[in-house]
Amino acid sequence: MKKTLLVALGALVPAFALAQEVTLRLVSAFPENQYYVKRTLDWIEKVNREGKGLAQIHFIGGPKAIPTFEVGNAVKTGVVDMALTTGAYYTNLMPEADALKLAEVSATEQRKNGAFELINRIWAEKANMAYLARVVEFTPFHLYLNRKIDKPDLTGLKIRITPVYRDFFQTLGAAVMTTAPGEVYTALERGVIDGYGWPIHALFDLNWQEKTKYRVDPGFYNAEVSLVANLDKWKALPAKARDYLNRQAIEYEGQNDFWKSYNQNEAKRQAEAGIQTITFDAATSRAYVEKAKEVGWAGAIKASPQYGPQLKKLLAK
Ligand code: 173
Repeated sequence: MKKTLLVALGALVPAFALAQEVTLRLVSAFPENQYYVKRTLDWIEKVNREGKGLAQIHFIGGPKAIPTFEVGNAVKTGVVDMALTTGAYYTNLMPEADALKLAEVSATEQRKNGAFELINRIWAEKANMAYLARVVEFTPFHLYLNRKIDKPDLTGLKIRITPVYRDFFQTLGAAVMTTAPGEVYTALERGVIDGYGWPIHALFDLNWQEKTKYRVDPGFYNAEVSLVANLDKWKALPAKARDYLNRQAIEYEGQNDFWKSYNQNEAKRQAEAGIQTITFDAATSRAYVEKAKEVGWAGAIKASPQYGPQLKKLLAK
């Protein structure tokens, strides 16, 4: 009897000693071979090294673990605790998610002007999420094509999209098809699509340069990739662990200037890989970018008459 009690106590002691250390499970909506994931894994390593006894993050995997467009719901329902994803991948939960691509003020500025707070209010209400940090910005999206155009008219072209590009490309006359990043290479190879929307970077991560002839310049919008967490899990964390993870997430976000030089280099690599640029005259280019913005905000406000205008006030210039 006594011995059993001692054994039971012995088993409990280490559990007590470690009771403060929490582990969160994180999934990526982007394929594992994307640089976004490598960068995040480096960050996780640092979080885990410095957070011994306090907080740890366990990386579960990419879209093979949870499909790209289901990651948002997995966070909302607590199937996973955290995700690396973008708003366009969880518009099924809340149309507002896609508005972050329209930001013209930096993440740092968003923390100062109330946008970050507003985003968190909406994300909590609509998707049971805490919006922790934006880890990609200063990155335009582009239209990539395998057929040449001489003006912004996509009539007769089939273009791969996500919600990011839908309204804009449709306005330009395109027929559109939504796919996760993981399906683009095959779609290009089979000639199912004539082009796709994608940031200025990360073509090479997925080998799309092999199947891409042209990039249309200029780019438009501001690619957003963020860390989000299940709100119940986040709130239930010991305050020390939550503060620690918050600090680490802010530090990750603080490195976003990195993308500026990275993107320049990616454009250079594309040219070296033989991807030609399609450009328009100055007035047409200006109208193209303006159109993207106009159509983007019109869509955001239509989808969310309540929050669209508030987001515009704080995110647009
Ligand atoms: O094109 C996409 O899959 C997309 O919407 C996106 C958004 C942010 C970063 C990279 C891609």
